[in-house]
Amino acid sequence: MSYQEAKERYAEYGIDAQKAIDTLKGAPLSLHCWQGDDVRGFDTDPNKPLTGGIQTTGNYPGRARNPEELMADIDKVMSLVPGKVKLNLHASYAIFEDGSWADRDKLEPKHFQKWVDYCREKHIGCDFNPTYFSHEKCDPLTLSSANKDTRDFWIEHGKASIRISNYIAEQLNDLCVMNIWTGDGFKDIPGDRKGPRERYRDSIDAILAEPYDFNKVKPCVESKVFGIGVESYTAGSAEFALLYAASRMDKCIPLMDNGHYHPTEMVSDKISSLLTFFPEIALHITRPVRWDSDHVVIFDDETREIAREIVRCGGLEGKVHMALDYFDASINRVAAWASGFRNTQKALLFALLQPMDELKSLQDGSNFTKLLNIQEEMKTLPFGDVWNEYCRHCNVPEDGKWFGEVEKYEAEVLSKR
Ligand code: RNT
Ligand code: ZN
Repeated sequence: MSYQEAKERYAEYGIDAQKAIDTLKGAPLSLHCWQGDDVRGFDTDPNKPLTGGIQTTGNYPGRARNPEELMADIDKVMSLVPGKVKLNLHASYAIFEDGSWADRDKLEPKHFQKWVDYCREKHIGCDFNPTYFSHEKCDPLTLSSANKDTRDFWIEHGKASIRISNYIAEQLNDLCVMNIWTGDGFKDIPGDRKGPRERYRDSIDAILAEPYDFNKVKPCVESKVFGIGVESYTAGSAEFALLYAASRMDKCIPLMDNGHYHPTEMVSDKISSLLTFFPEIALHITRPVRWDSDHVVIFDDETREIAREIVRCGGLEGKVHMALDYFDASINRVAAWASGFRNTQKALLFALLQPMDELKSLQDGSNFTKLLNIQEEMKTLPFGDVWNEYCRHCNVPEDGKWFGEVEKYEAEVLSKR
């Protein structure tokens, strides 16, 4: 079926396919730099272990080993994905020129100048994350440590990150979402649960005391239920992060990562609850398989439901800051990146092609029979034709035509690393 015919089929349900395409192409989705090098970064020994309770598995060849390789890989990904890309950087990706290494508490905007230049050249925005893991100053706790020196070091890192985020936002004239996540927690039953949480609260307060323009820099607090080695307790639990953000609404927003809840809890159902109280929220979109495994995002039921809620709640008009967060080292990393981005875009386009007003009025009118059936019929409309039109519209390969590009890149570039 051609796009024209597909468009007519959607129009029968009162859906404007062209409008869906136009809306989606303006909504930023943050592309996580850490998929390219298995979350290793450039500021410490890349062969040291990844800490903080997260893990990449696999040793597929071709990992990016330096900023040039990472930028080249991101270029490749951007040539393969439709929509509005934003870059998502971690502090550990600082670029030190002429041996000017600085520890995390001493990072400065200049250490991210090359990234700013890169984003400016590509006409994209940039988000930022302080890095509270894979560093000798994790004792193993960071912002919630009982040791004041440890806490102070990491508070300084947070403040430095605010200054860097401010700089990025100003330089690129775009909003910078700055996400605070720590892997602070315990493997076994804690002897004190409240102490670390009070210290974590006070540390974030100290970080957010650093001046910034809340219209340009959006600090977030990301919660997590558990991690590897921190199975029994995390300081930044769901309640902690939510209540922190709720009690400091003029300074930060909550971030939900859909890998960070008990396996039957669905983030798709939480979005509307949060947006009933918060004007804005942030999301990390990932695919948890039985745990926070960070598999590549696919076009599955939960990703589609998350996308439907983003669309319904006005998320594409700035209320939901969307970022990807997964890392798979067992398959071609560029393909993993492009695939997860495309699949998230697909879910968003699919959501934009739903008769939302009608679904709502069917529910409000208690016509649950028709509500069920219309939602089922949406699944077999010619979505693929609209998707391919969207790809063509964004000048990127449609389905069936992008993967060959990755194979070529692997043969010509990745396999030679
Ligand atoms: C870890 C969190 C966190 C990280 C990134 C690298 O479980 O999801 O967001 O994945 O900051
Ligand atoms: Zn996350």
